[in-house]
Amino acid sequence: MPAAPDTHLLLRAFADELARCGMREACTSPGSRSSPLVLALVREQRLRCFSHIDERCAGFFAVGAAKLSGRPVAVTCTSGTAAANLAPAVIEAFQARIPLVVLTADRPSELREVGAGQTIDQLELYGSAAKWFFEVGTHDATPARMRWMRSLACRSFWTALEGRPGPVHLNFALREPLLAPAELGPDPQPGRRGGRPWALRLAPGEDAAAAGRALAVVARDAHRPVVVAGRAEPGLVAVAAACERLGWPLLADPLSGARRGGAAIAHYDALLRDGDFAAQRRPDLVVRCGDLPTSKPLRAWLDELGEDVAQLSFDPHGAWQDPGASLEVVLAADAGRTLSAAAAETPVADPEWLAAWRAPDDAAAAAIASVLATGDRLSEPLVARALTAELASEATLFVASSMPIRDIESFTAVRGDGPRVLSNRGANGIDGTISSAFGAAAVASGPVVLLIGDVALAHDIGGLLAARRLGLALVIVVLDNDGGGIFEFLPIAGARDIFEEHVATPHGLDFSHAATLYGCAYADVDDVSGLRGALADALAGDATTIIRVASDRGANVALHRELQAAVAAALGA
Ligand SMILES: Cc1ncc(C[n+]2csc(CCOP(=O)(O)OP(=O)(O)O)c2C)c(N)n1
Ligand SMILES: [Mg+2]
Repeated sequence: MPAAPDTHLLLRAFADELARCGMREACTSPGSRSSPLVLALVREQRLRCFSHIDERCAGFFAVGAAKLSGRPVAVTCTSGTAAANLAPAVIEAFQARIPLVVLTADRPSELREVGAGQTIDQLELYGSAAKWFFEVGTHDATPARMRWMRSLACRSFWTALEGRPGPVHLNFALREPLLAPAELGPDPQPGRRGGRPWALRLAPGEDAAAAGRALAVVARDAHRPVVVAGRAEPGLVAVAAACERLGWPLLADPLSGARRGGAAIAHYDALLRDGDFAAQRRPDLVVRCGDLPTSKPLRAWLDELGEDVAQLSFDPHGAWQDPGASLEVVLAADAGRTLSAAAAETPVADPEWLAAWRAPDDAAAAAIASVLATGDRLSEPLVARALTAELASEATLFVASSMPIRDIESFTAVRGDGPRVLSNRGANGIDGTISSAFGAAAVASGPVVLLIGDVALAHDIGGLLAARRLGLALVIVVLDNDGGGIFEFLPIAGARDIFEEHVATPHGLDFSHAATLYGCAYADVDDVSGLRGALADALAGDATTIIRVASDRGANVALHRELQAAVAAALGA
């Protein structure tokens, strides 16, 4: 449980960031639960704090101040009906498009719905009148949480201000004791140098030149820039071309559509698992486009670079994909257009820097190919690699969550004319995959191939009905390891008493019967030539086809380890 000083350290950082972003006014009202919020705001020298007895007055006062200045104003109150008294001002601010940052104090979860005093349901209290609601929770003041809190303050400020301005609502669970110690002590994570906000959001909108200038400010002194490209629809093909011109290594998830061209680095997942490689390739600028890729080593590497490495993200939709709270600049602009504009003016990076990625990536590709080439038998990584290598550029490869999407990320080679790769990665569910792939097939101009695991196939088996009822054709390649193979990689695999029945969930289904039931063609294949033949037949016909590749979960883990060892050996060589 966080001690009281932790809450105050976190709130001090929160107020510090509001001021760094440009906030100058705040309104308070009296109460006990909200006293940590009041303390933090009042002790922040750059904020003028206006005290009000009635929360309704505080809220409307804030509306007036923000209306005139155009700057977000904070307003805080204690828990219970106090928060409800802010509702009229929040509604007015929403309707009139006035930026407010509403900070309500609340009881922590153990004191909710148990008869504790002055406690009501404050979650989404203002309904659709709040542009954004966030339940803050209680936290220890670790450096990571301090960064997160700083980033959260910036996000609330920029969200209130951006696009259609309006009120944002943050609900703070605060535990007793609520009084701050006389001396709070040093900050576990001070703010950025020069008084800059932790995260600065710039919204040049459609103005690629303005976005390019913002990028140039960050990129000016960069000698070792990298670009990270993740899922984006439509794809980030233009980013690949710009990186090639700039000589900037491009760590591109196939879902970005940018794993192409001379700058694309395909095997970053395997490369960054190698501690020496990761340390030696420390960049001095990271440019992020699209969603964050799935790769855990890549995410960890980005999180651990520290604040000396500027990280900029193109985020036109306000998605704030930043679990490590490491972004320093968030650009509401199109990545492809901005980088293309910047590529025309920015000097090319030292070719040694791209070579320091290119050569190991090629070595990793060769090491993986040599492991997978032993024997003709199919494996899960080999199927992923074969599909992305062989499908034509007009094809769409829809990829299910779990190991299929990870294997596509890990083992797809760089290819200039690869298929479009799609996946439901908004919530990473294994549900509805067949239906979404049929949806893509309904509007695609070329063939659609779905790569899916057996559990995901069983989950959406009813989706197969679209083949018959809607007359649609899909080629389904199912990797059948009779259960959730992904869980074999996790510590839970050691809990043998529950693992098989409750986690791996083998089902023993024979999918040929599903093919019969739903009127699909069916093929069982176990080698590369069999897969090629079945794919060619399926693509030539107009029926939905299920192509099953049997796999073994244990052997799959062993193969992934062998592949990683081969890459590590290639790097050491
Ligand atoms: C709707 C939903 N339920 C549960 C999960 C948790 N989950 C993640 S992966 C997975 C197993 C998927 O198994 P399978 O499709 O056979 O792929 P494999 O792990 O074998 O590659 C489950 C149940 C999820 N992501 N989505
Ligand atoms: Mg499976």
